[in-house]
Amino acid sequence: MERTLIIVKPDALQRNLLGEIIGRFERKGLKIVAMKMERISDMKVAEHYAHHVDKPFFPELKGFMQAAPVVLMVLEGLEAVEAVRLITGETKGRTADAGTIRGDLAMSMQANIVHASDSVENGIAEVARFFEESEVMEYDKNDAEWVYSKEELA
Ligand code: 3AN
Repeated sequence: MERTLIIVKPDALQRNLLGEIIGRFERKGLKIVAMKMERISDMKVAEHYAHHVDKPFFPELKGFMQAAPVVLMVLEGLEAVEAVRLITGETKGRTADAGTIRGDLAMSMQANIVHASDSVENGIAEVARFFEESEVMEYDKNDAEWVYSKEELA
């Protein structure tokens, strides 16, 4: 099964949306295999946003990501990266599709509630950046046979 990294950003924590967000992922059928709260270090912000580090908006983005703790989660599921991106919606909250987390809960490009890995490769790299292997739980979740078909689980 595929894994994807979620960062519930400082705006979501400040706006009391943590339960709402976790609930949406749970209701979709995704399996939470790791979760913790952290203040993101300078090094991890720069690594995570390496594709933006030279952009003029990076200092503000960095300040925003470090303004409060974040909640880090690893979600597991069949094609979990794509499934989560669809639930998350496009980057800019005010134009994201209704029904998505950003479309329903955000107005901003920066304060857009969650980060979700955008490819399988990045999912693997991002999980490894924020979690030790021992922090990622392996366990049987007994709703799997109702979330997936037998063929999908094989
Ligand atoms: P996503 O989080 O949907 O993968 P990214 O990685 O392109 O989107 O953007 C991450 C963050 O970088 C955004 N939430 C925003 O804070 C900032 N950002 C990206 N593009 C811009 C931009 N054109 N202007 C200002 N901020 C931006």
